[in-house]
Amino acid sequence: MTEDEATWRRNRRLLMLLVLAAMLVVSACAGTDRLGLESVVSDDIPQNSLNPAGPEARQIDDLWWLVFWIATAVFVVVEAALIYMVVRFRQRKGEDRQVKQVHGNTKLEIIWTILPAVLLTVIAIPTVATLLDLRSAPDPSDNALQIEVIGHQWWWEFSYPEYGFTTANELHIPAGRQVYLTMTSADVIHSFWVPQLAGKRDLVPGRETNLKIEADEPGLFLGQCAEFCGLAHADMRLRVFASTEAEFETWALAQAQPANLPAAGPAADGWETFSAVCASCHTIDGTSAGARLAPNLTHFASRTTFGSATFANEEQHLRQWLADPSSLKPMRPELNDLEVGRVLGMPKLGLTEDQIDGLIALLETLE
Ligand code: HEC
Ligand SMILES: [Cu+2]
Repeated sequence: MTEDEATWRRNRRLLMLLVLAAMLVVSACAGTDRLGLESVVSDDIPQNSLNPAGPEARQIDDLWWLVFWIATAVFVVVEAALIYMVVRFRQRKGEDRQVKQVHGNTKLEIIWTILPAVLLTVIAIPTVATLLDLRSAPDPSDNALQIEVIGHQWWWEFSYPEYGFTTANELHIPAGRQVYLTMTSADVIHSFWVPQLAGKRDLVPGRETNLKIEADEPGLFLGQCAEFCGLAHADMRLRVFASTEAEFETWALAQAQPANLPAAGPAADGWETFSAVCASCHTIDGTSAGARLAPNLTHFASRTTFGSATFANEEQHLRQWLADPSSLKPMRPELNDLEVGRVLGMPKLGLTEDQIDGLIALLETLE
């Protein structure tokens, strides 16, 4: 070995160690968010499709377990046979075995053609049946709640046509009732995924796709865009609140009310700023602000989170958001073009402290 080779070997070992160390550091996930506050996404609510909480998710889970057990049985039988043969027919010390070449064994070949075919059929029949069932429109007798979903870079728009209002990122549904989503995208392909309630379904620009979801019981379920859609894809989360039919009805009727703007005080100053600076993108129903390029803020204070369910809806976060949105959630507002309706994030708007105070006061009145 030359000296060069020896050095290279030593360096290579060092490089490997560094890569391993870097992997450890990179994979250490933090439990707090970018302001050092407790993360809003509670770890005790798993985004876990093996923990189904509704009939659609359960159908997928049942199918998964069927395939899992068949695959496990095949694995055990094949590995056991393999180990048995390796041990049983190994060459022993001092033994000079003449290996007999064989070609073809009709009986064996028939067995290992038919057996997998039977297994695949056992898997295929329930798989196709489940797929067709999940894709079918809800039965009219289910009295499904219709909700329209539009995916945006990087947030979710939810409209309730029966009630006539639009909201963002937090989906409220009645537990125990079928919900039928009609989905599309304003820009690129996204994918709606709430693992405990249903499978994934893409939102495709220029097309409509549908998804049935249902929760058995009231509860909070977390979701996530499941199709890479650009810079803030990982922050394109959502929350589903399932409540009793009565609670849902109360919520929906309140959401359908227009906002009541304050006549005086800091919130009224906030509205001055809002109508001048924010109304080119946002809507507050019942006011002159009616642009639909960004989340509808009519009942913003009733949401637990913002920024696509990524930050707790509390003052410290809001202050930072209004001062410099991309410092909280990385976005691409420099590419915004309001003329063609392309918005890739809320821009830094150069607001003064006073303006921010007023805007926060305004947002807090939007219950
Ligand atoms: C150029 C368009 C634009 C302007 C102007 C704008 N915003 Fe936004 N805003 C957005 C976009 C886009 C989002 C969604 C960001 C995301 O979550 O990806 C957003 C999100 C928000 C949210 C969080 C909503 C939610 O539920 O997640 C609040 C609150 C907000 N904006 C307030 C304001 C205020 C107040 C102003 C005026 C000072 C303003 N915005 C001006 C585009 C804009
Ligand atoms: Cu995405």
